[in-house]
Amino acid sequence: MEQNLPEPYKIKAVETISLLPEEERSRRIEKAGFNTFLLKSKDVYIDLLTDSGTNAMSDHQWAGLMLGDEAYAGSENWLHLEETVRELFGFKYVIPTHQGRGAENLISRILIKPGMYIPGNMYFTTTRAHQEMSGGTFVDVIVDQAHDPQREDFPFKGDVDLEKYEALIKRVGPEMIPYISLAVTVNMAGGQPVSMKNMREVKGLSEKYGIKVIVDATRCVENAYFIKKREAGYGDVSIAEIVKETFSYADGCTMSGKKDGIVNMGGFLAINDEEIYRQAAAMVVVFEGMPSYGGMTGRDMEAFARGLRESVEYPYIRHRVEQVAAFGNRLSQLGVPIVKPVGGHAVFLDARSFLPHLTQDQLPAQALAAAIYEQSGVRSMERGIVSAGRDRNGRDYAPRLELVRLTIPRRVYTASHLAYAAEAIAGVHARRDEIEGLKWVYEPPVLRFFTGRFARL
Ligand code: P61
Repeated sequence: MEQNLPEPYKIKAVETISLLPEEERSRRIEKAGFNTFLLKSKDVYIDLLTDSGTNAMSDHQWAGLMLGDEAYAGSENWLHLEETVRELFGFKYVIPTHQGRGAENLISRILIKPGMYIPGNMYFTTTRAHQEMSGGTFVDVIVDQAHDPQREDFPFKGDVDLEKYEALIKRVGPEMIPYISLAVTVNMAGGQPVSMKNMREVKGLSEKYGIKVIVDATRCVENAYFIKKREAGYGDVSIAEIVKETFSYADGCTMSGKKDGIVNMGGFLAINDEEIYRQAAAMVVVFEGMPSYGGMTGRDMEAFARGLRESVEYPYIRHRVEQVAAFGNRLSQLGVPIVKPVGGHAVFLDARSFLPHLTQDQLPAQALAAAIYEQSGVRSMERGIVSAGRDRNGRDYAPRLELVRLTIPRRVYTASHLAYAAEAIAGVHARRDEIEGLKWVYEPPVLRFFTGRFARL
């Protein structure tokens, strides 16, 4: 970890934030049904809910907004975005979508037939929801270490366990597996990276059985940074080259531009196969818009193209990932249990160790996220049993990881904001015995964590 790395930017516009008194915060979180997604943003002091769409754009991106070509068809900005994605990722065809899940919808509908299996390196909520809605079953083939928050000695906890993957192929038959869904980095595991060696091996095994590799590119630049830092032979390779090599082992990718694209809205599907491209181009007009905007405005597309290019600049990505690492390190020094090693976009608290007096059905991570807001004004997100949802038979998935995510938006908060957050969370840790469990009072049928409501036990 690199200590005290100054921000590689200076601040040109600011947004005022303020901290409500604690009694007021208690009222607000109760009114929000103890769900941090249901708080008003103005009631939040430091917003670590997500790094999705909450990033600060550069002056160059803001300038690009004025060049928005809002033509219904054939926008200049689309051509710029398409060319940028082709150049950085190396795919032949690009389909724009309003955000990542728009692309997940398209690829799931095109490739998954009812009864098929989709292996992946840990589930992601929206990705799995689309796979299930197309009649597929997600199968987790990530390495075991990913499920252990304390396994610090493993630099690539996002890797696919090739034995698990091949065992699935042999069990269900390769014709029942349309593709492997490979996320770089792995959000639900704690933002953990995947090594290039593993990606190469996944491609080799998939090719042997005629299975496609579809990468979730959402945080691929953060993954590239970890490869540069941790994988032998990549120390002198540029981030852009690592990104390019990553996608050379894929048949296609989906991307939420709201993360590593450093924009507020946007996404795409990219693919090499012409037939899949044709089907996606036919389908995108039903769900998103013309194949030359897919739900984005011209100005969005311009900011996205510019953001992608900025994202592979070394000083930017180095500071981004090191800022997250420094925050995690501080929390750890203060005795707060976190997932180790620290991932690319967030620090994840281990709610089982934080609140050992609560069982998983008392929703410890949900309770902890609510308590952190109440006691500090910091907003975080539950990533445990509530997020995991229910299987087809109505049973809770009950994941081993019961986490609270403290997500760092790109270029938004300074070291002193994060120092405040770390100290405040250490304060919550000191009073952890007072935190009570929660129970459901309203449970939506899909992606229940977004709008579900809870009460104290
Ligand atoms: C996030 F609580 N992530 O991390 P869209 N793949 C990956 C993502 O991280 C991702 C998408 C696809 C969000 C927003 C969010 O359960 C949740 O552009 C690795 O959001 O459609 C999104 O991209 C989907 C928060 C999504 C959640 C789902 O905060």
